[in-house]
Amino acid sequence: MNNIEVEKSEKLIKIWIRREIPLNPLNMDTMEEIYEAIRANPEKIVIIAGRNKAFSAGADIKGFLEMKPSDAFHFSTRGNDIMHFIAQHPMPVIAAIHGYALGGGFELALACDLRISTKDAVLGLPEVTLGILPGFGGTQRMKELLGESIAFDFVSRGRKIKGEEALNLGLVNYTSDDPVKFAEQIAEEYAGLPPIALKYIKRLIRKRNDRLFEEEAEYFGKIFETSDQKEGASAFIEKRKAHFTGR
Ligand code: CO8
Repeated sequence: MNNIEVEKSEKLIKIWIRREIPLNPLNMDTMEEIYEAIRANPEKIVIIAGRNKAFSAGADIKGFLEMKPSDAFHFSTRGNDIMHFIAQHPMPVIAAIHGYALGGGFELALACDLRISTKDAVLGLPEVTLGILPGFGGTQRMKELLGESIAFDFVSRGRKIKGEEALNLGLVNYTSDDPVKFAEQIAEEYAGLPPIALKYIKRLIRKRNDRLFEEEAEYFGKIFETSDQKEGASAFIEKRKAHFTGR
């Protein structure tokens, strides 16, 4: 486990995203490590948090310039599978967010059952400003959480919002100065509840129709055929405004 740290107790595992790169961007190895940590602990409540300055600022944009459309499709498909796996983990999964939860980082939080963030955390799906789209189920989960109209406004403009606004929208469940501590308190409450009833409740509330998630991965592959995608990643790396041409 090079990209995460795992702390275990009797009923809980805490997964800390801890990349060497600032703001904990997600690459496939990190995603696979998160998957493996949860897979190995099917009976445990899970908390996911980020070390240092952020939960996660999203997929590693610096890897995007070399990414072929087929790689993007596979990254998105596998990422989506991992997000579903998290959403379907039998016991509750809680995201404890500080700093930034953007793009794939926010999609990871959206796949969790509960989100707790600091008031000043910055959350959002800014993919469109990079010439791409959310690729880990963000379009679908935002639609489910917010309804079409608010989700469209949010995702189509790549809006970034603070934890406080996210709480008002229902995107996070609670704000706290110490999201990990708050998450631990909720985990302790779950630990005292009947696990069988909890598992059924989770399954009934979280079950879904998956076809549009597959379509999201298809579009995510196709978008990497465009010049706008290359322009979006180049502009981010060169720290300049992107100029999109629609090609
Ligand atoms: N990837 C790689 N490096 C990043 C990322 C990222 N997502 N975010 C920040 N960094 C790096 C910066 O490049 C910078 O590195 P360096 O110091 O070497 O220049 C360092 O972190 C600090 O960043 P900033 O200097 O930009 O710090 P600021 O405080 O000015 O800004 C922000 C912080 C607002 C978080 C800003 O860094 C930012 O906008 N980051 C990008 C956020 C973003 O757009 N995320 C979405 C990425 S796309 C995505 O997640 C798609 C998900 C689906 C994937 C599907 C499969 C491919």
